[in-house]
Amino acid sequence: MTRPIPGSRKIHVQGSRPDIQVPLREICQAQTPTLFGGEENPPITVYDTSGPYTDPDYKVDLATGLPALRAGWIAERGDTEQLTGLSSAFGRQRAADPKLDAFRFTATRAPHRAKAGANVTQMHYARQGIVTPEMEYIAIRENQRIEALQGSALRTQHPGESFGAALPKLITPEFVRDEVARGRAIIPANINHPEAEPMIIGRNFLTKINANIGNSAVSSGIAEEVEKLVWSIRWGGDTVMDLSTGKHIHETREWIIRNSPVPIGTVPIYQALEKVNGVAEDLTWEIFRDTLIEQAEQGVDYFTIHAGVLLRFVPLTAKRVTGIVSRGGSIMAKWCLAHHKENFLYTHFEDICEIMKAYDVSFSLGDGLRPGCIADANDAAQFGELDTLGELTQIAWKHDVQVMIEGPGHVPMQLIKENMERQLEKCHEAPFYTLGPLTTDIAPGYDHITSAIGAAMIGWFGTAMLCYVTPKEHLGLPNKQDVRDGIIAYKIAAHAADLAKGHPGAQVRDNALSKARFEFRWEDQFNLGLDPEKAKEFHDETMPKDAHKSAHFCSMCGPKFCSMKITQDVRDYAAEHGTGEESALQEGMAEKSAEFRQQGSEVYHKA
Ligand code: IRN
Ligand code: FE2
Repeated sequence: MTRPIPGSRKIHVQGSRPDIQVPLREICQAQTPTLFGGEENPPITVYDTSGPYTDPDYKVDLATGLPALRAGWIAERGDTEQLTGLSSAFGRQRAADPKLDAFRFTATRAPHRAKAGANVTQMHYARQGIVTPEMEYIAIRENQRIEALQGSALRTQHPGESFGAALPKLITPEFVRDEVARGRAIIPANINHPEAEPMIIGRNFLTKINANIGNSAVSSGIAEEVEKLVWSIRWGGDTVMDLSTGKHIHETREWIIRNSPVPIGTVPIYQALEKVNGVAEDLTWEIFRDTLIEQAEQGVDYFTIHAGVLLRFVPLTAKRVTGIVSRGGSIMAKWCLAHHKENFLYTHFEDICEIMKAYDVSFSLGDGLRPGCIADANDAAQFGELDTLGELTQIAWKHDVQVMIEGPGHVPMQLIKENMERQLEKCHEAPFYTLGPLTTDIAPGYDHITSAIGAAMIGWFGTAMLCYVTPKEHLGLPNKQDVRDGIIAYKIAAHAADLAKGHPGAQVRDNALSKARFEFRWEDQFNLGLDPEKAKEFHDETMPKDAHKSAHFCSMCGPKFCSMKITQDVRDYAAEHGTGEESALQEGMAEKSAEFRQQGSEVYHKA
């Protein structure tokens, strides 16, 4: 569970005070071979979501949980108080059911909430002009120490196209504050999740990805759920949603939160539904409210709330090919129809805001009516709901509660841009958080790919966080390998979007990897990649020896036909013959062609 990532080490950059220690990952590089000039290559620093688990000196103790790095910052603001005994939701549950103690987390933290009348959201502080330690931490984290590469050729980058976003050259704590204040970014950071390493979701920051875990009613065991979390963040999950249902839901979540360095999201209506034995009609506002408080006290950082599924929108889904595909959306639609009443999440929205601001839980306003197939994309039900989410955003902002907006789903490429433009306009630039979208329905077994295509596009247009889809989507519960494949697919989409937007420094890693590739620094090529272990495994399949890790070719083209090798030959030829690279290319190619014809025309060589 705690292997370091190959070829790199965890570093901490200190902020303006000693308790701001921002984790980053430094990938070391070898020297350029003398043949190519022999220069030193600087270490490349990258964003690191993996928490202490990749630190070889860290002793994992799941029963104790992670250190509470934000506890001091929360306490010094002086606006929260501890809940004891029956004043907390869990305290009341334990009093009612002593059996619960058996599952009690050894180090369960006493829950806190805002003092009467206080508002403890990052948005509230931002709007008063306060730069919190969380904001400073985020600024350092987002910059990934690219300042250290000032003047280096690795910093050269194509200009991006970022569709109205105002990307700064370097992120400052004040910029973080201003984006949060105007609602264009959120910092999901419940005061009861002090273990979390602060991060930000907004279109002027690095594109983030979310991984879902715990999808099943057949509980796979609490330690296994924590292991899934640790696995997800190892590959780069920026947030994790715990979608557990079934038994021990509270305890599972407690273990996950206490051991999570990334924000945790949930869909509270799932647990509320468990409490009424799965009968949607039996749900009440009171049951839902108590569930919200219970989860807020545990430290859930954001809640998916399907408050835009209005009674009048439900009939609009009747003629769809796949109706309502959102779990939460279908629960609320059923409730609305059964009672012929307006969605209680909508009618009680201001009450929900009161809870959110007492713990700093962010809204992820659910897309309960998202299209579930290409044929249903961008229809009246979907956009009716989106417009409603825009109205709710303004209500939440009135309370200084942070909001992001969930989006589709299944959308063909030519209809993706309209989604982003409409979201920006109707939801007043609150961050967009989309599920893919899948750009075609015809590839069950490969939906991490169908959806990463859409995710890359919508990320480029301005979506702030991409919810991953695994290869098992529509087919079954993902296993470990599926989770890894899904996350890597989404890291690719997110990074491709950052490059296209021209996010400052985004291209540094591409430049470094390409240089390593050109110079046949194989280990560096693996280590600079998103999945060093897989890259090495693939290379080892045909060229396992250590000596192969400095060979000037790979088994794809063999020693004679490596284009990189040929380019280097062209350059050497040019230098030797005193010709320009262009004419050397012509001459060199003629020579190569003669050589090629002599050897027969086998293009693929088994090396
Ligand atoms: C993200 C964007 N749209 C939906 N999602 C995610 O889908 C949401 O955050 C949650 O993790 C998952 C399931 O949501 P439904 O099916 O209950 O809407
Ligand atoms: Fe789907």
